[in-house]
Amino acid sequence: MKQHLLTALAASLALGACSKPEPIDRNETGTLADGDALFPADQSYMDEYPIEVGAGGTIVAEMRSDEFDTYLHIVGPGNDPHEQNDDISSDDTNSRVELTAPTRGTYRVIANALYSPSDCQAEGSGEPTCTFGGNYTLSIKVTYPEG
Ligand SMILES: [Ca+2]
Repeated sequence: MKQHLLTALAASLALGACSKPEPIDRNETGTLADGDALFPADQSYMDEYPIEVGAGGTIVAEMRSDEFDTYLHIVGPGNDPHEQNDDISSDDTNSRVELTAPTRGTYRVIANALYSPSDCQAEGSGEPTCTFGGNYTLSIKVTYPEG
């Protein structure tokens, strides 16, 4: 009896490993502001959006803001792979990243700012010298090859 249960469990685990997650099409709005988590490398504000992605799934994320210079990351399980983008083009400071997932797992889309509060610290008591947060929109799409 115990053996049968283990066999059934193994079969359901194998099935789970083969089935791929559903495509994703999300549109988020958010704000980078005081109290947010800080990106470890430069202490800039960040918001994380975890998504479940199957092997071969293509993630396309785009972050836009009229209020600050955006920076966008897609990070895989165990921080590998890691794709990032500052500016879509030389005259567009919004961000776009595309990544095809090599393995199934939880990927994190990280909405981030180019500048940290300390980057923008004025000398003395003046206004900040750059903008390190504000409102943004984020689209996240995951698609799979046909078949
Ligand atoms: Ca940028």
